[in-house]
Amino acid sequence: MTIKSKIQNLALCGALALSFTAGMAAINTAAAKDIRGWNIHVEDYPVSIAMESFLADVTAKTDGRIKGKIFHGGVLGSQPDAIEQIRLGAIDFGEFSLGPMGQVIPETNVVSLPFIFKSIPQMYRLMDGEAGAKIAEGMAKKGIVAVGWYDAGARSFYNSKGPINTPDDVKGLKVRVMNNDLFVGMIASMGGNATPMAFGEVFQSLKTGVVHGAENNPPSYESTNHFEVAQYYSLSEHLIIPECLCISKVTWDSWSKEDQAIVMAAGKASAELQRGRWQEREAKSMMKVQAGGTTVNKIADKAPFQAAMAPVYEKFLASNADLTDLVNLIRNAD
Ligand code: BDP
Repeated sequence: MTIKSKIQNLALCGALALSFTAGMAAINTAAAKDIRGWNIHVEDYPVSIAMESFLADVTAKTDGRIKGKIFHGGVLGSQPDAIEQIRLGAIDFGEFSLGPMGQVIPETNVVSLPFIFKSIPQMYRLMDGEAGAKIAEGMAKKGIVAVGWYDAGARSFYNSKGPINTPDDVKGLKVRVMNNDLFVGMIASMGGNATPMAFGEVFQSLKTGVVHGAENNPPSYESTNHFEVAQYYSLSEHLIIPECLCISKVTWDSWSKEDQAIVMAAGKASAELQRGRWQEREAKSMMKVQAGGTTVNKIADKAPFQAAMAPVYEKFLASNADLTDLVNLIRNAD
């Protein structure tokens, strides 16, 4: 073989090697479809940070078999729409409040009953135990796999009219609620008018007076700038609604058992991270809203609010008798 033909042979081998590598890369890319994650919150929110950490963890531990992108700030649609999308597999994963999920998954509604949890630590214990397992079963039946319970603190009322100290102060107020009939009943039981509305529309509605108030935890009240247009925040803490890092069952079923185990473990680890970040953010948000002009008031006696919720429980249990045990499991827990 002449020197020239040797060089030609080498070049050919090199070209073949290159095209082989390119071919493999193409195959790998085709196999590992990018997954899409839905999130309603801004990028520096505790939920968003924990979701990013979850995805990075999963990508590293599956050697890139699972990779993708998270769309923050609700750009993939409102929460009620995203719940439908994830059930269909059009969105692969997302972080949801169990509040709006109740419209579709009755088990999740149990945690939207006002004052059902006594404290955040109690909520963690119950969600990490039997109650959480029962709720996850209900979700799985509707096409959603729960891989981590996130913290969303306690929700309190805020409005532009004045401090709320008794249920009577809610009378006549137009209050935005998340999309769930339970919350409409909750406001009605105090004589207020509830308006279910997407999270992204609340700021403008408060600003223009379409609603007088809403209810949320301090980080959401702050990160959405609602505090600029509704400056009375009254610590009713009437709802402690956990949130969930969720995978579409369609996507979940496309993964191997090994990858499912990696995702489950990463979900749990991300929940630990999120809970820590939540505590920090809550404190910072409270400081920021007060510096921004919000008047925060404690409510000396919450008993009248709790008493006002009796019809909400009655109505719920009348139409969901099969969930009585789950309600009691939480309600009677220490
Ligand atoms: C926030 C929840 C978010 C809800 C929002 C709302 O984290 O999932 O969409 O409240 O009120 O606290 O809609």
